[in-house]
Amino acid sequence: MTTNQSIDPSAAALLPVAKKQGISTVWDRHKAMQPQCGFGQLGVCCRICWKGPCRVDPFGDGPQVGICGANADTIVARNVIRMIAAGAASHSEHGRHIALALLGVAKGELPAYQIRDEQKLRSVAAKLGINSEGKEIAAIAEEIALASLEDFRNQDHDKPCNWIASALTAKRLERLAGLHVLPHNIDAVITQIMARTHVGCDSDPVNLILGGIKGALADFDGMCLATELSDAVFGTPSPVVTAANLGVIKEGAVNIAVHGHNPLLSEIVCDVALLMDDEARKAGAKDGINIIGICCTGNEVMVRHGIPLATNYLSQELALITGAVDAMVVDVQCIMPSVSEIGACFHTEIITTMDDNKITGARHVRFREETAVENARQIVGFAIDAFKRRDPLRVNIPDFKQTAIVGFGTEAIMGALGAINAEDPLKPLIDNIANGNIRGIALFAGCNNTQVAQDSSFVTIAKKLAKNNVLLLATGCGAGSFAKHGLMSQEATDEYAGESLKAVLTAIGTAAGLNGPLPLVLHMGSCVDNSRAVEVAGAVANRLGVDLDQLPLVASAPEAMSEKAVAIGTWSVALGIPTHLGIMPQITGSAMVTELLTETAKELFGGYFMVELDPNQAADKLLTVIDERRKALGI
Ligand code: CUV
Repeated sequence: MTTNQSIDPSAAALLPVAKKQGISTVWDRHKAMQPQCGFGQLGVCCRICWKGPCRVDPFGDGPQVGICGANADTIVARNVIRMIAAGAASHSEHGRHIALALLGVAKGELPAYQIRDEQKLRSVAAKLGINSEGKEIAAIAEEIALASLEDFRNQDHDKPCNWIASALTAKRLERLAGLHVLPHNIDAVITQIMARTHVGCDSDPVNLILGGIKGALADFDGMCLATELSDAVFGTPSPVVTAANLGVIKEGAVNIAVHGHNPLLSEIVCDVALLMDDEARKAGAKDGINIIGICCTGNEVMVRHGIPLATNYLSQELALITGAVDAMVVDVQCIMPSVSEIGACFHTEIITTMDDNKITGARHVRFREETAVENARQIVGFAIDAFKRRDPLRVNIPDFKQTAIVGFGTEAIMGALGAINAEDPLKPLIDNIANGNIRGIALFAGCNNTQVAQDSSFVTIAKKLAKNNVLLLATGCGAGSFAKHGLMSQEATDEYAGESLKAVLTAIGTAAGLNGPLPLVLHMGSCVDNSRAVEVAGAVANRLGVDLDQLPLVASAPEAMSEKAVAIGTWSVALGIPTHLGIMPQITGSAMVTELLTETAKELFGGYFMVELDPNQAADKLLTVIDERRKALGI
């Protein structure tokens, strides 16, 4: 194990164990894959038809067009927007699943679920323009579910999706409508991307990229509804103290890792685990059942219920190598297929649950909302049985865990600010931005990637920005990084925040009853919860009478990897946010597409991509952008 693999101390502890036991991990496979295909890295390999594969010679000596005549610009644009379509499909499918569940709850068909936050449901109704006065909760829920499902169904191209129309500033909507990139129907927009990139269709790179941006905004729409409806059903996050890193695994407990993205499953597993705790104790687990989270399912249950986070994407395999995870139950997305093989090296049950997400070698429990409790009982039962087979001699739980205060959704942030000014909660935030105590705001999002030492770019950039008084928000595996490395604690604020930022975080945290500062990085939730950050930014923009592209707000995905991250980054740009990537995007084989996304986007949307692989320099560049924006605002 070298520091160019991971800066997580758990990795340093467990990779030698893996090696000794002959288990290969993501880092071994990364090494075996070198050198990686240069054409693929540049995005100039086209596999869209069977005349190919074709690739354009980046040095200009060989072919400059594919067999059909598509040049590098067309090939790169087609490839990247197909990634956006896949990302949008993933988030939106998750959103649809929640919307259908909400409809089931409204109709009284899903006894395992309730509306846990009626106030949220009413505020969602208001946002969507649904009159909830005098109506029963179930009736409101039904109307909201149908309005959400309409975003997958509307055929009127001139009518934007309900959620995006409710989520953005009027100025932003107007700008996006003017560019014809406002989505009217998530499914249709994704289908259009697939259709226009078929052989012999759209070959104009600008037109293709604009189609991709529409797809990315459909992704945003799907995220908004996934987040807000999940809050209504499972509860809106509020600050909670918990812990992160593999030390949250307990030797004396039946450890069940919930992994993936969709809370419909993990919420019920948490509920049922409480009911079956005695059974686990009877099986010899003196500490009962211990649920731990991985990836975004982990973030979902962490911000809502304080379930500890075991790890983020890149070290999901290491959780198994502790030898103490009795079951890993997964739903959808970001689950390495390798987990079934590693689980088989131990006693660990790897349990898939979704019809469209099976893994060879894993056990499958067909999860249905209608039979959720029964399914969860079966899953927890498998975990307890597995616990009995656990080999104590193979248990290696690294002694690393950090305290993390998490659960800062929009409502929680407004609540904390409201403790300072109940009448006008945004005022303390705006005043402190205006007077420079808060220099700007940075949202960290996205995955881990073997191309960077795990977590290192997140941590380096965040520390530098914090020192320079930038307020830090995080979601997804970025949030996981910060939680594992202790940056979501009050101590981190004391240690790393610049003086003025520290004073603001201390004033807000103390007023909000935290007995000290807010944590250095505010955990807003999973990847779909990036919509929460836009909500806060939109409120600030509206209050100032400006648009999102005028705020001293930046985004960073320093270790991005997934197609979902490509979609998120792209909507972030379209919403006017300068967006940093710490990984070279697979588009540089086309100077034209690269220029479009890093330069021209600025004129069209106000937001743009900034690529900087060095985290120190990335932090400097983000600070420069923040200062530019401040200057333009005259603050
Ligand atoms: Ni959705 S998309 S690796 S789990 S953030 Fe994590 Fe977050 Fe990327 Fe996946």
